[in-house]
Amino acid sequence: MKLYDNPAANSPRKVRIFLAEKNITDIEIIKIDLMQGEHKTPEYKAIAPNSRIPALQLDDGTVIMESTAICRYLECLYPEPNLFGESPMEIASIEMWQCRVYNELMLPLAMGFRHLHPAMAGMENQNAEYGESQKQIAIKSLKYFNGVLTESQFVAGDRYTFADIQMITTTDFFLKLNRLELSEYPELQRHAELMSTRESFTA
Ligand SMILES: N[C@@H](CCC(=O)N[C@@H](CS)C(=O)NCC(=O)O)C(=O)O
Repeated sequence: MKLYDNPAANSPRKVRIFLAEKNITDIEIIKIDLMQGEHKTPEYKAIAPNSRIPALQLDDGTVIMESTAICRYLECLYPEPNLFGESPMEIASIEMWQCRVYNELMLPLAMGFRHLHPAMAGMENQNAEYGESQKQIAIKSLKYFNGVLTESQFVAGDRYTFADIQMITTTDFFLKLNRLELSEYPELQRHAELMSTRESFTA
């Protein structure tokens, strides 16, 4: 299998953390240079029509796009340690939390970054008003998820799961890029510190 990746990009980092947690080492990593527009070439679009990374290409040529879908596929091939849940309720809970973190926190932060940050001017048709409104939604979500993490050590219950990967890749990457301070959200900061103790953090 081949993983189309870039070490500086956030969505592929979810897959890299997932690979490290599962100790999967037999996937070839192919670097796509986003700044050089390699993801927009006809060659890459023929592999991944969404022009995004990550993409996982199987040995028969089939391609899986979307970081969560890639991780779900790998969970089936490498079931241990379990990161998407065992019982019906745990599977639902992890899905609910990873989805909520993605939709309610990661997406508004990503939109704030893409529409407000000068570094994204070349990649996005920027609209500062939209970016600012998304940033304000993200701030509300940061307060909300900070409250959620007062109740439990991890995002989805009492053990490390994919929902934690969704959260740490969001807080670690997007807060500074939106000129927001993690220290203003003490439970999110505690969660980030806990995540940083895992070997997979540097993946
Ligand atoms: N929902 C997708 C998002 C993928 C994504 O947006 N990847 C970024 C890098 S982190 C990308 O390829 N951006 C290229 C672009 O926006 O043109 C996933 O989770 O895989």
